[in-house]
Amino acid sequence: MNRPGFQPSVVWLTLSTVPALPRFLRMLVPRFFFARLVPLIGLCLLAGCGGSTMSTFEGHSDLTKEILDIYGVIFWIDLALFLLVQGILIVAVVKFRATGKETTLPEQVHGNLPMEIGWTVAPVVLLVIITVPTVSLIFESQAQAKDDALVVNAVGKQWWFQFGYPEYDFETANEMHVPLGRQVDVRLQSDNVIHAFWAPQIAAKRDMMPGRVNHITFTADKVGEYMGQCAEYCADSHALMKFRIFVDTAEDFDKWAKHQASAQAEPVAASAGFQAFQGATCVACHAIEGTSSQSRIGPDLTHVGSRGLIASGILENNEANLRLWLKDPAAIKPGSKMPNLNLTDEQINTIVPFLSSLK
Ligand code: HEC
Ligand SMILES: [Cu+2]
Repeated sequence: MNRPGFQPSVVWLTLSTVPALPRFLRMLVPRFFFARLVPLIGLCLLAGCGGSTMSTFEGHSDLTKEILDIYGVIFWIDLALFLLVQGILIVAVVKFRATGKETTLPEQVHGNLPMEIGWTVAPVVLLVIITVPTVSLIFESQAQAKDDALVVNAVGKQWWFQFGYPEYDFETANEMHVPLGRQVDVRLQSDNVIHAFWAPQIAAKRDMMPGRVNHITFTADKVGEYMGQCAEYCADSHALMKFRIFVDTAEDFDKWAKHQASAQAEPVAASAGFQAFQGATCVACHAIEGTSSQSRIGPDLTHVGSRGLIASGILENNEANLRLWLKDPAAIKPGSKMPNLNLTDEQINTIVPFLSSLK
């Protein structure tokens, strides 16, 4: 009866290990579980705590603080409920457990109207307590901004963020500055797929939809640098689509904005660097105010040298990284919409210092 591939000896061999199995598992489980798995899970959990400006447990604007307040209310309600339910369960288990001496079934109860009404009404009341402040904060976060609010047009691109400041008439990329204590009205848009603007400590999170302007309004209350990240999957380099919000004092902000709004001086347009930039077709996608380069497919490069990071917050802005970026953008950002232009070393050597000089 032996079919090919079917060997009784294999079955025997397998079965013979069964008695040893519990011992084997006892050996394996504690070692793997306590030596590897528990610390690993612990590390993963801890990785979500503190330190980073992506932590949602710290708010530095009116909006994010109010979200935390609601979170607090929900947390304490949930904790009280958890303790109540677990408490009743433990009491029931201890008090009504079988002793082994019973001869009949305990009294069987079917239905209890007051209890059924109770556990239907109580959750409804709790949900109302949670829903009312949540929904009102959602509306508040996109309410009509004050007249003196700073408007920022934030556009989600693949895979970077464009920030326009109509009040000062300029555009920049990936680094959004806002003044301390003044309301900001971020107008969220997209001209491609859906992205989400997420800076947990300052601006919370909202989608950037094609064909629609979403608002998020907040007033930041602590000077600092805060991380942000696209939070809606938008293809290849979604995970590399980061940005930063800088909260500046009113004077620092004004200084920054006026500088960003200034064009580059005339000698820039005549420089060898700009000639090489033009010759390498960079002008087809980038703008440098003060020169003939006026396209806005890629980030505005007028003051690219003043940014701390490039490629939407994933590379420090220095000559070595600019070199890497120009050599092959897609090697750094998969799917990058900036093509590999097969630049010669000579072109790169001329263009890189030129870009760094655009402070
Ligand atoms: C076909 C359009 C296109 C061309 C041509 C192009 N770029 Fe880009 N460039 C982009 C896009 C799109 C990005 C944004 C990429 C990203 O972050 O995902 C970009 C990003 C950059 C950045 C990073 C800016 C920042 O602040 O993050 C630099 C610097 C840059 N390009 C320089 C150049 C230079 C120099 C050339 C010419 C050699 C060039 N680009 C040609 C589209 C283009
Ligand atoms: Cu995304």
